[in-house]
Amino acid sequence: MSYKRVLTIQDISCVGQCSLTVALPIISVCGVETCILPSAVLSTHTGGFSGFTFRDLTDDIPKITEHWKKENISFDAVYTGYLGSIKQIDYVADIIDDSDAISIVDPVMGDKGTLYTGFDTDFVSAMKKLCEKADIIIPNITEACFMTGVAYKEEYDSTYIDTLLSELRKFCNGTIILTGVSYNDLSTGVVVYEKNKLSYYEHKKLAGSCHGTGDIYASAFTGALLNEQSITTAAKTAADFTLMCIENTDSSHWYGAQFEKVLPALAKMLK
Ligand code: PXL
Repeated sequence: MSYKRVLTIQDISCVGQCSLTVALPIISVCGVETCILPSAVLSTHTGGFSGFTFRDLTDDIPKITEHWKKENISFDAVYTGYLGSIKQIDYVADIIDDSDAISIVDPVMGDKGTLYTGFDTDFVSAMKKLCEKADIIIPNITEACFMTGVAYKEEYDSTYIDTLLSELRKFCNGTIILTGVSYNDLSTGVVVYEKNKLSYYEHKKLAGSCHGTGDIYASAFTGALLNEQSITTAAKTAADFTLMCIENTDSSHWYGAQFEKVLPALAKMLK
């Protein structure tokens, strides 16, 4: 495999095992150079901590990218996660437009039917426009519902998922990887819609859930894809790895998944 370079754009949550503190180690262990563009710096993530700090880095983005242009720095892939403002989404859209890199957008905005603290419907509309540009999008069901206007459901059948996918396809021309698709209590999985072909990778569902597993999934997917796995294989690798992370997280560790314990296993999965 040739040496690849990814740019990942998401926040630094200093404590919380999500976003860049997850993407950097996971993509790096896949043997891929991981360059970062921090969208914001928070003392912790916003899911369950109170009183967190938030420094928006939107205004730094054009200065950083101008410098990279002068240095002729380019990337094989641009992978975006949690973004801090609508203006920032516009800058990220410019980065994708100006680059030949494959673009992977995880429209991080919410989970379990609600938006994360700080996001509103204007932000959802802006994120939807970013998804229009992406080669690959990785929404969960909540994010897909907010972007399409389809009502969120906890329990559903494959007709509901088909509707969600066809609504997403109205504005997203690339590949869609819908995460957290579960038709019963024992299993969950990911639906991959690629070039008019639909596949579903189902695996066991664990009783507990962990914060930040969406970021783990998208990071592992990006690392596997840049290891020349096909989209469907990378989608499976990422699902298996995410499951392993949750399995290895102590129940008392409430704010994130203890992915560090299984990083070597991800490297092995790619060999
Ligand atoms: O894991 C998604 C995420 C990323 N970044 C921040 C968050 C969240 C989810 O709550 O708060 C800052």
